[in-house]
Amino acid sequence: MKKLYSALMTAFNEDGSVNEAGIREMVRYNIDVNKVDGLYVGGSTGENFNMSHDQKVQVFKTAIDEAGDAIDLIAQVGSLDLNESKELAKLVTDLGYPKISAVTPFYYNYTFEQIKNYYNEIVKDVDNKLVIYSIPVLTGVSLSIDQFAELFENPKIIGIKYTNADFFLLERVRNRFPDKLILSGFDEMLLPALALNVDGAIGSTYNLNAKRAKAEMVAFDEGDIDKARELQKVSNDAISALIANDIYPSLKLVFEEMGVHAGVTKAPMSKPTPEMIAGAKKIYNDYFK
Ligand code: NAY
Repeated sequence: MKKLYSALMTAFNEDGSVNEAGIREMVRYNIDVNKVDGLYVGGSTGENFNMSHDQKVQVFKTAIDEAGDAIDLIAQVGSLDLNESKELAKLVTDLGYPKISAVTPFYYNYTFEQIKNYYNEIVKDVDNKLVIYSIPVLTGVSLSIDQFAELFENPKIIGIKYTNADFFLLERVRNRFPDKLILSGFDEMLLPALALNVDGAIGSTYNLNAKRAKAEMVAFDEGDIDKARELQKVSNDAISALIANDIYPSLKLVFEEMGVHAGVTKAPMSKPTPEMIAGAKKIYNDYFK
């Protein structure tokens, strides 16, 4: 069966400090109610790139302290400071995270040799496995199939979190690397990704929508494509509404409607406006009640 992971959000207080109790609530909800197979900690949805080093450490410690070994945990340790990535890779490995992940280094238009060196350095001193986090829409970094192959020469690099709408490349990657872990990253494209035989999916909206996404995965497995398509349609109506209402703060606002204290986003992300709060109530009523 394919695996479903929520991209864990970070609950922040109004002053931008980490709200540990909120993180614990979201971890619990994902385990107890959503029954996800795993959590992706410290990713885009987790606002990792808004956080100080100490906050990242706080999030990694809190999430695994709450989750234990109940589900799979992937810690995203990628950073523009390679030394920080290496330090975080050691920390999360010592904490017991069974997998790490790292976003492709961005901003400086690194060459592939530099990117390859970054990944090999991150895993060099840790006894852990790494999933490449490829998200060209946010990083501007697109890796080719041959570049993925070169990264996979390192046996500690075991897969890709593939957050990319390029389905031609996804099909090529799946077929060339049948034994690698390929996790799809765009929730609105879950069904086409399932059709290309990904191993599972990681996403922000599964925090709210895991049951519907799991039902879609089951329908797909059973060959009931009409049902899978209908479930994806409802999910996409919800995802469109979330995006139109500013997705990151809205995911937290809808969580609040569900009784889960998700805190607020951290600046420069938006604070909720009255319109956003009204929008989130409507999204909750329409799709998640
Ligand atoms: C993460 O938090 O690192 C992710 O899982 C990224 C995946 C998400 N992408 C972004 C840019 O947030 O879940 C998706 C995305 O929010 C969803 O598909 C709506 O577009």
